[in-house]
Amino acid sequence: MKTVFVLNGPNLNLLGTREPAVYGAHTLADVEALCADTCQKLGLKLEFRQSNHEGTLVDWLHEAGRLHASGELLGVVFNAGAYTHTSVALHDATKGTGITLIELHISNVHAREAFRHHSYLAPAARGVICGLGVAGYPLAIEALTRI
Ligand code: CA2
Repeated sequence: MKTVFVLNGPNLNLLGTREPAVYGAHTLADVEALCADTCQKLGLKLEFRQSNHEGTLVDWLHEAGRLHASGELLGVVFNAGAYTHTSVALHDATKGTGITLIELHISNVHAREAFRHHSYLAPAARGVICGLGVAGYPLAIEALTRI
């Protein structure tokens, strides 16, 4: 059974508590349940995590990279939050590990402020899903099984 990492970056622990017009009413626990259900149906093992710390996210990408090297990883779904728009370190970690990574955003970042239009992660990602709300998470997991 292959493993899927679903990683969430800064402030995503606040999901469902504020800004429902942008991010919807679902909590991160709801998103985890959605991912768990999808992985169970697809016969995948889920590692679902959230951190507000860039270095921790880098460490988790390295961990995913080790599983990739041993053939145990299907891929990574990564909502890097605001680090998407700032982090060369997350770009380098993704490139350096050779993992298959889907960049995910709940909101349509291209319909928002200009500073959200650039992603350091996207050039290292296999694909990008944004603007579909939390429904993007199960879609991204399913996409990993198809590519
Ligand atoms: O749309 C997304 O998923 C984002 O990755 C969310 C990030 C944002 O910086 C990106 O540009 C787009 C922010 C996550 C913060 O989430 C909150 C949720 C509820 C209340 C406050 C923040």
